[in-house]
Amino acid sequence: MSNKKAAKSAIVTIIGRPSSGKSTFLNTAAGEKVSIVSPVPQTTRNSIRGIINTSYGQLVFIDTPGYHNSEKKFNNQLKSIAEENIADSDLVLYLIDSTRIPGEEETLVVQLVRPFLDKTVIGINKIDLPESNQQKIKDFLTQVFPDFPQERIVSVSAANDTNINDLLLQLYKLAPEQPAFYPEEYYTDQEVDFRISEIIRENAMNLLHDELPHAIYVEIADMEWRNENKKLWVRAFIVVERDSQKGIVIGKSATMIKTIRIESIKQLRKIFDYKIELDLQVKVNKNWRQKDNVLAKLLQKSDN
Ligand SMILES: Nc1nc2c(ncn2[C@@H]2O[C@H](COP(=O)(O)OP(=O)(O)OP(=O)(O)O)[C@@H](O)[C@H]2O)c(=O)[nH]1
Ligand SMILES: [Mg+2]
Repeated sequence: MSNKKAAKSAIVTIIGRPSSGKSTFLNTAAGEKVSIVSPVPQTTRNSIRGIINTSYGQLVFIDTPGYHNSEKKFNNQLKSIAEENIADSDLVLYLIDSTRIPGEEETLVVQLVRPFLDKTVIGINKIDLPESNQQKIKDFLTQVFPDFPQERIVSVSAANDTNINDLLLQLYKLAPEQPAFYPEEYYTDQEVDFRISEIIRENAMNLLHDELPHAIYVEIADMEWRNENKKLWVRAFIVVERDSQKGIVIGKSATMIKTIRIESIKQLRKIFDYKIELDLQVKVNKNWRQKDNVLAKLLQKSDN
């Protein structure tokens, strides 16, 4: 962090297929837990802003849902979040998972990014893993973007913070000279209730298996300051699609819901400097992924 006024600043949309490491990158770059992460594709469901300030200026990253084709209504709405943000941003960070073979799904992202190549930096991610094949990705990039400047392709490990500064430097090089968008002490613009709901969802996603992570959303029903504003009391619901899923989230002798609650509180303690008391319950909203009003509510956080 620097006290100097930012000389350059840019809105940078992070684009990539599901699980390429967009949210992990954002957390590492910001040095804070900004966006939730899980091994399950389609973890991110909104445009999440994470802000970094250095002596070069301010970069406002917008994390987006993994870009892929699907007939499902919810997925199509998530796809449009990436499309809308990429068009409006100053710069694009395209992250590619180097442990996967670039097939049809990667080609779809290439098509999305292509009109914005002049303002794009590419990160080849997950180079810490033994199955990473950087050369394969570089060959793919030469094929799809033959004239793309090599210095704007940076191999990184978002998880291990390898070469992240090199990548940021390339973004700063492209960033326009303009005043900062946010005060320097900000690292995200998310509201407290949204962040709490996301941390609960992250823990639920990481603890539950099969289709369940996609079948849940988290609703904050009530929040109240207690103990002379030293403690925030929160009532939240993990909402599932079917009655049969309710029991799985609660678990045998309620062990699953208890674990989700305890793990969430642990993480929330690190994020906020006040105590959080969490009353966590489960309820059913039948087939919510088909309901326009529910989807609109869940996606509204991406309007900012
Ligand atoms: N080893 C390793 N794992 C990584 C790296 N970056 C991300 N991951 C892992 O990859 C998985 C997906 O990471 P996310 O950051 O959630 O990916 P994403 O692109 O935001 O995914 P969506 O939001 O679903 O589109 C998680 O299990 C991460 O821990 C990396 O550099 N190295
Ligand atoms: Mg994500």
